[in-house]
Amino acid sequence: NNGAAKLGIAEKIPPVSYPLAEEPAEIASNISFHAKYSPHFSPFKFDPEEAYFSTAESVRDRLIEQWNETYLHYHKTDPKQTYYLSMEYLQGRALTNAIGNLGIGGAYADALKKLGHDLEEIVEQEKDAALGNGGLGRLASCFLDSMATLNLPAWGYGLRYRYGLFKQCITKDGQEEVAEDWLEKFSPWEIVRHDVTFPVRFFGHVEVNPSGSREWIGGEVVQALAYDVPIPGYKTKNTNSLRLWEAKACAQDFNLFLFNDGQYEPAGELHSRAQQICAVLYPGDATENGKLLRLKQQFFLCSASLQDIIFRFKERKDACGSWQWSEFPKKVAVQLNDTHPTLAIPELMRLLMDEEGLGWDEAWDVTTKTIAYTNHTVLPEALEKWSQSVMWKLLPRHMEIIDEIDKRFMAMIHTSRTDLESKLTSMRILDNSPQKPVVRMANLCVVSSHTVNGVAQLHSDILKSELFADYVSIWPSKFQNKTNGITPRRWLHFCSPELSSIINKWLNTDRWVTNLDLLAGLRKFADNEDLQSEWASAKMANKRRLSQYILRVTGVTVDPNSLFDIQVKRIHEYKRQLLNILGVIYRYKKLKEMNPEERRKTTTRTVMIGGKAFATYTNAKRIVKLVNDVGNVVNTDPEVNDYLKVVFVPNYNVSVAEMLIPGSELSQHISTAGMEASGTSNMKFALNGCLIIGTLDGANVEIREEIGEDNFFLFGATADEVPKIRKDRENGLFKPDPRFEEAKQFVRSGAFGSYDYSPLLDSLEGNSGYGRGDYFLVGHDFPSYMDTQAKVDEAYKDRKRWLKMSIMSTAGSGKFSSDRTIAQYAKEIWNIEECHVP
Ligand code: GL9
Repeated sequence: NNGAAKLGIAEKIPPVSYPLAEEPAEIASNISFHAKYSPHFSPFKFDPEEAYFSTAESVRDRLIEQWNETYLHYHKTDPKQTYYLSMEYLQGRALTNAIGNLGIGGAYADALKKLGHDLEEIVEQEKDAALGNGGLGRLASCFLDSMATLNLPAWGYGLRYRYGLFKQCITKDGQEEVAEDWLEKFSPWEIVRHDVTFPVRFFGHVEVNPSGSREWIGGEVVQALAYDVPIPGYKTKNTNSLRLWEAKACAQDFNLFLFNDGQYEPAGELHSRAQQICAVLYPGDATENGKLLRLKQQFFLCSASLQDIIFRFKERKDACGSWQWSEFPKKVAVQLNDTHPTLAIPELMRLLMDEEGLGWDEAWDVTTKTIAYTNHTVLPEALEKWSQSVMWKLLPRHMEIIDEIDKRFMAMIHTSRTDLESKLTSMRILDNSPQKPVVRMANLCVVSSHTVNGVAQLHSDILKSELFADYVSIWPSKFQNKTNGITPRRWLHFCSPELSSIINKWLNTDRWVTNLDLLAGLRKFADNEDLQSEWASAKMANKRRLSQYILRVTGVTVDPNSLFDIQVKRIHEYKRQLLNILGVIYRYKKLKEMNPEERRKTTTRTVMIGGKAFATYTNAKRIVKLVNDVGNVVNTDPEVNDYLKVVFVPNYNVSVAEMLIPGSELSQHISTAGMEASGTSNMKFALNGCLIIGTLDGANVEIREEIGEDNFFLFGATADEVPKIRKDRENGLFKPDPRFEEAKQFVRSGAFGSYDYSPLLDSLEGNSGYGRGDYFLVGHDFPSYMDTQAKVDEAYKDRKRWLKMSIMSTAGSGKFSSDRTIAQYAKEIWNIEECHVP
């Protein structure tokens, strides 16, 4: 069964008349219609929750209209199309984005008012779709938004996880993970396509047919069922798809005989095994079972997506006569979002050879011209390596193909690049070391893709000079940079309407929303007192909104007149939340030692830290606990709490970010140089006029270039200094700053409670060793961090200077639109063009 949609289905539905309402009164009646005729709750109820679902369904009607038109237009025009393969999408909420992109926000607000509701309250009812872990998943979602806005024929493919990212609860013990049920009451934004299913096989064996062709048979087969999420572009008809696969077993997989025999669990075994595949985002992979499940997920995404892509290619080609497989790369571009979908490479080879009958060379040519790979990290622990024995068991045919790719790569080196023979052991795809033979997914991607890119200039340079240096000499033009970006719709226009309308007024246009470089026009007004005072009042409105939120979720009262200093991101030692909180601890200690007169002269700060720690990452969890403990002490210390507040913002996610970022004044992007591939929240903060204190890492480098070094608080070692600093330390040459020693000692003294923080603090001590030796250079960078924080305090006292810097940050953020990033992918990697729906 691969019965996907037959060509021209849209045209087989007789025309229906369903006028889409424009006037608030009509919209209100449309919302009421859904409340009554698309019921999800008991009749006659119309609380905010019911109002949300009815409003979403009413908006969805409009999206479906444009969506169908887009599908048909792409079908008829048959342009080259991009398929973005990603294990993660962090979509967040969809309602504000949809009505904003459709340009009907005002009408919907008025309509809801007529129905006794407030749009702002209604949008809060929506649960975040959190099918991602962090920056990588959010990037995929920003990219989808830009692809639609740029009218590019481009679809996303992903998995429909039943449980996305966990909800973070803070207890007296620190972080606790709770399953978050985003589908509990169904999602109005997904449409199941009952006609789009593909079989996906696991396990089994390879059989050689009399003709010599190879066939993968046996094992277990599950069905991939498509759920489509509409992705509207901003003020355009083009509405693309995010196709999420769900795994299902068939009715015949249910063993009625066993069930009637009372053996209920064995009867439904295949069903429950199928259900496991999409049950959770990133199942823990500490166990062998967990690893196998994660690999199954990856293959499931790749196989279903490629079968669908090939089906669509053939469907469109068949409609216009004879065709050849060599045309495939002229119609299809596949982008791998990190190595997670690497199995798309052997799966495309298998489908072309075993199902379509191509020879190796032809299949290889098609595959390598189709696939491109984005690397998102240089951290060794994040570079995927799969056990060869697990791979042989789960995917025997794919392992044959990978083995052959590896052999051919070696043969190429032996014949034409003998100078690289000494490097071959590390360059090979297969790592055959006897203790643990593995497949190196990044190597497979580099060898098999036509283009490999990093996500910020510094990161791409590091890829070329370190991680992939040996390949660069073989394929110098394969490696590119595509500096990340963020969508200006969600991350300024919709999340800060106040600032947005001030920008409209001063630029005398709202075209910056789709042409972010126009923000540079604000530079010439950066000193203007009128702009500055409007700017300050918009910021203040956002800070007040944020203060109310903080009070609601933490019970802590914060002063909107204080400097709002925020660090939000996944908790990781390389991101150095520990540097931040040790700085806060030192600040607190000094405040306590001051007399009231001296305290009054300091800059009052509210330090907010938020982010989730991976469930099994013990040191990250200790950091969460420490921030909470410090907050509990500082915020209840009457001597100090007028001058410093410390808040751990619980359950950081996309919609919390939409609240925090517009209300922030200083944000911290303080990773050890060379370790953060790009960062994307740095771009969001800068765009919202928030100043950055940061290291020369990832996209910080380019942000600083764009907004000007006077407007960026820089500190810390640079990436090329890091190796020597580590070496020196190993040689016992590190002399800690007394402030650093004092801060650590204060924690050890028990000032923040009795919890044993020594494992965390010990990681900062010693010269080397596992979990010791301060690998992330917190101690090295501490003094320059503290000195720079002192400069921040001074700058904040000069209101005019601060506002100017804030305006300059926004004005310099044009480059970081994901529209720019995606336009570059389209032109320089995918070779696709816009396909505007008239
Ligand atoms: C990441 C990098 O660490 C970030 O620096 C980068 O901005 C994003 C997007 O390119 O990708 N790579 C990665 O594995 N994550 C990133 O954020 N991690 C998560 O998404 C959890």
